Amino acid sequence: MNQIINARLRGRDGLFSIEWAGGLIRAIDAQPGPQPATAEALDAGGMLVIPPLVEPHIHLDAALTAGEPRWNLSGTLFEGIERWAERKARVTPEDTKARAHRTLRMLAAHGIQHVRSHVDVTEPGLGTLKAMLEVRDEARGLIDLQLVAFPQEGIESFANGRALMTEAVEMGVDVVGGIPHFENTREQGVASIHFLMDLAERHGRLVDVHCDETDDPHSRFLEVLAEVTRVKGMGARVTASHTTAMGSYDNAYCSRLFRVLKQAGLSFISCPTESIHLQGRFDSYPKRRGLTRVPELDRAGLNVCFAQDSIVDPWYPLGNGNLLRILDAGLHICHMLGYEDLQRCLDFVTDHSARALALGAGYGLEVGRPASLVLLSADSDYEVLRSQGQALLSLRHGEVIMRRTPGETTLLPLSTPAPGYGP
Ligand code: 17E
Ligand code: FE2
Repeated sequence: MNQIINARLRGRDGLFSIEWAGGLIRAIDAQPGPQPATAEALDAGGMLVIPPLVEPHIHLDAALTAGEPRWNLSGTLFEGIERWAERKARVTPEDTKARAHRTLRMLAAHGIQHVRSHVDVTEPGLGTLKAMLEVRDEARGLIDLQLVAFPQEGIESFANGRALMTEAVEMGVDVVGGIPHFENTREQGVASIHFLMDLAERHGRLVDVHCDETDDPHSRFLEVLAEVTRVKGMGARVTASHTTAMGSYDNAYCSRLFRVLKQAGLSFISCPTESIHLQGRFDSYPKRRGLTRVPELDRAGLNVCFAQDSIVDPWYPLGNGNLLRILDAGLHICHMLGYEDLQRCLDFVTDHSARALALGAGYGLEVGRPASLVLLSADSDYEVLRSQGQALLSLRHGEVIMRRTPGETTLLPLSTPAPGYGP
């Protein structure tokens, strides 16, 4: 098998065939019309073929631990951090690896082939990070994994926080993280940003900071991260995750903030299901949605994408690896069901995330790039979203790594013909 036929491609009319050899795409050709199925080719049947889905923000080290030893009953971020500290005290490398691999398989089953995972490095000895570095190698057949040195309990306000971050970078993480809104003081938050940006610059690493993950409108570390990014010229390498406080900033402040954000050119990741669950917890009514300003960032020309954040952990009790579910929720919560957004909604879980992860020429349906692609169950962005479409097949470097056979629904009685919409 070295070809897929009758594929629809985003942003292009008609049907296409895609051919590969040696794990790379060799040709993408417009077809004059539908081609008959053959034993040698995969038949896309007129459905959409896209580059693999990208999960840009998840915590694999905490996945599948909800309720161990106790559930997060308040539903706040801060209780989540406390519950995780209890579970972390009992974590072993074997336990971490088993849960991470199980979770990666859930992601791969939904057409995801690129993942960025935060790894808590506020752990003396860094045993969890060592385990996750092994997972990064072992999972290569299914997924490209970027690891972030994530200081869950702070850099400045955790014992030896700076040394742990530095050691994590020397051990080989891809990305430097941070959590300025959790540091004990504003000054520590600012200092943590300068520290982590210098560390990333010195070692040539990417940056992805949990930034202002709170409803507190006075949590304003994004302006600091953006300004340091601008001064260092690192915009293509820096991401701000969450930035939920932006949903509580007033418009006057945002008009100034957006000027700096555009100058910096950094990327943004919103985790809509997680944020609508964790934020708004100190409100009665009206109750805030607790998300960053996704459409406004997008309209300003900034790169924004959606992510899952958690699967069954102290912060979020649900999740199954299906990123299209997150896209659905995000578009609803962010008032992005307008016609134009519907036409291009897959950008937020594919190309935009690939840009945040700086995947470059390692990603995308183009001749010479990896023969990695996903077949979806509908023929357009809009239809994928409307029908709650699924990834039916995942091809990675020319090898099929996942196939799904969707369930079939028969509506009875069959005597009432209703042409048009499918299930
Ligand atoms: N840790 C954190 O600080 N924020 C989150 N959303 C998760 C872990 C999942
Ligand atoms: Fe997170």
